[in-house]
Amino acid sequence: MRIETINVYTTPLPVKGGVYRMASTDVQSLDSTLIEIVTDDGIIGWGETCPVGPVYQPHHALGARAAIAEIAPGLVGLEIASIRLLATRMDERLNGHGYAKAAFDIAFLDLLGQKLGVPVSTLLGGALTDRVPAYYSLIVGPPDETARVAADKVKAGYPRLQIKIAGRNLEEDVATVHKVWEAVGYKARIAVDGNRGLTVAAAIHLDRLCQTIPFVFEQPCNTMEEVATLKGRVTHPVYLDENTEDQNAVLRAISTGIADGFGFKVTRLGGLTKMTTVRDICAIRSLPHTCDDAWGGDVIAAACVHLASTVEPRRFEGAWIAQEYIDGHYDPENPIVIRNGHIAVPQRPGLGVQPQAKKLGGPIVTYGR
Ligand code: 0XW
Ligand code: MG
Repeated sequence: MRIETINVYTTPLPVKGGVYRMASTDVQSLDSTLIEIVTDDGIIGWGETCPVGPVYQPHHALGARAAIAEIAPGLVGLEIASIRLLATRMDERLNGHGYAKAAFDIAFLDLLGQKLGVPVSTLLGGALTDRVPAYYSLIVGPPDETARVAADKVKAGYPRLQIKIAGRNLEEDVATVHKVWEAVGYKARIAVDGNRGLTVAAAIHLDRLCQTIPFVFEQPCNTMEEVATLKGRVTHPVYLDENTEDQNAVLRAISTGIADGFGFKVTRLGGLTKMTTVRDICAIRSLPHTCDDAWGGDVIAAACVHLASTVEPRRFEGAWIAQEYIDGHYDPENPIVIRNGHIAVPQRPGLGVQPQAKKLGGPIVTYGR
């Protein structure tokens, strides 16, 4: 099975409801990049990468496409057999840019899974479950409204909520956390996500003012060094998200004891194959983590869910997919959907989703023939 053609597509993903609000940025529409790899035996594989705007992390849509332009011409003609060899070939053409390479890694696994007749979860080590828990992310908003949505989402079956805070006054953040806790109590596990937006001082204040509420404190401050200074000064467990920019950052956070858990993004870590390494390192230290991405449609969602199914359930913090904020699906026949706060793991070979290329318009660029 050799790569014959690589088609690159872009598609806008407008945010259902108008806006997704975080400490660092408000986004209204995301710009997703999909790659379709056509092989000489007619099997087609898909990959996707979709930064949540240019500010959330050091990734942006045009950057992904520029990186793909460097990498793709060198892949045409290569055999899809060894994922490691393909990763080496990508590294020979471009240093870094894991979030673009991730789209290829996802597509390679999709192809290999289809060729071997197994779901991607099998290639990632094997699923431990056929249904994974999702979590709901409550955007930065007024305390009462946020608490109302939180209660609704728990009723809808979500076992975990993430409350976005920061980028506004401390009083509103503290009130939001208290009101959500009053509304849902122990019915859902809670993460409070600062998205890098708090100073160390504000993080310590929020921690003290919410002392009795059992939440995990996700990425409160901008840098890993700032977060490190919270050790021993806050009582809530601290998770890292944006600071885990690559595998080495995860290793650093674990070896220095900075993080009690993680919010992992598949494309930020460089793809599903690289994610299996951090998944396994976390298992050695009993560290909980999520399997998410910053944004993206059904291809990214499928990738997250396959990986999520391979994580020990007792340490799994949930999968976040953007489906609640997106109208429609790339593959309406096999959509990735959240039901009762959980997502079924696709059982078909490969990713289990085949986007309808026609719906994406024509490719913006084609490599190969
Ligand atoms: C909730 N998410 C997974 C979606 C947005 O991209 C932000 C992110 C997070 O946890 O920071
Ligand atoms: Mg986060």
